[in-house]
Amino acid sequence: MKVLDTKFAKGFIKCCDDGFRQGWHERNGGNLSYRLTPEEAASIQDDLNEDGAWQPIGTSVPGLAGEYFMVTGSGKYMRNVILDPAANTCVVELDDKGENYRIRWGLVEGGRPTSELPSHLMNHEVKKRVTANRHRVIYHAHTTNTIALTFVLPLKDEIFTRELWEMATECPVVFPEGVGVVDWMVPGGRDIAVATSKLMEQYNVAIWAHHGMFCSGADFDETFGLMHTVEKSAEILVKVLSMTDRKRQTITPDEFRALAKDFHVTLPEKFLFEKSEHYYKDYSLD
Ligand code: 2HA
Ligand code: ZN
Repeated sequence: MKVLDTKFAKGFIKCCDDGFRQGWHERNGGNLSYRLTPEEAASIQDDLNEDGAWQPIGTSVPGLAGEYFMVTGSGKYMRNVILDPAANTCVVELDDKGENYRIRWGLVEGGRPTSELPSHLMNHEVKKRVTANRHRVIYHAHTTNTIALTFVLPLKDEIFTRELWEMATECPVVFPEGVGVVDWMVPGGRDIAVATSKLMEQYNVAIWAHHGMFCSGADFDETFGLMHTVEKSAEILVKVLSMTDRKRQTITPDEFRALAKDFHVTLPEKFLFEKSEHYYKDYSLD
């Protein structure tokens, strides 16, 4: 089977295009990866080549040894994925130690997998383990409103989660485990990959201060939908903060508890703190 005839490649291309249309992928911003099932990897063997040399990943992901991934290319534009997927994306295979990769398909005009390959693979390794093999998509985008909030809110998981939950009733149902926040770090390397994958043990969303967001999910719809929901909520919060520094009314901790009961989700109590009268001045949690 041809890579481009598969359901996963079609979903991958649609996700890149949907993200571009949202305005999240200026220039070469953002990247996407998908972990193939063994059946999907077997089905495309006739379309793969053996030309690519093994290259170091830059980190070690033994939990993903031998697996195949479809990923966007470094420096390639999300806008161009739908126009020429074979030039802008690739399928890579990992070696039996999870330390090297080689390109088996795509990037026909040259290039390398995304500069964020270490973050993508370390996130996949964590998510494969903690979701019992369910999650397969890791998506990074430069989501405008979420980035704007990282200049205004303290970079704390509790505060980002609570503020985003309050902005739309669906939020605690869509991301009941909350969101994690990574302080500003140099992108592309192992350190930011380690910090992000630590958060992925607990959350499906990691916000990178002054940069963007990483989301994890079982398929493209779930992962894109999660990114879209968080960013929509961030947009509402930006509008609210632009109008006032104090909300007249909002969803209260007890109302979140009632929602959790009816919608059968568990909301960690650490996000349902009582806000002191100083909260909106300095966002202190006491
Ligand atoms: O692909 O988004 O974080 C460019 C980036 C790096
Ligand atoms: Zn980025």
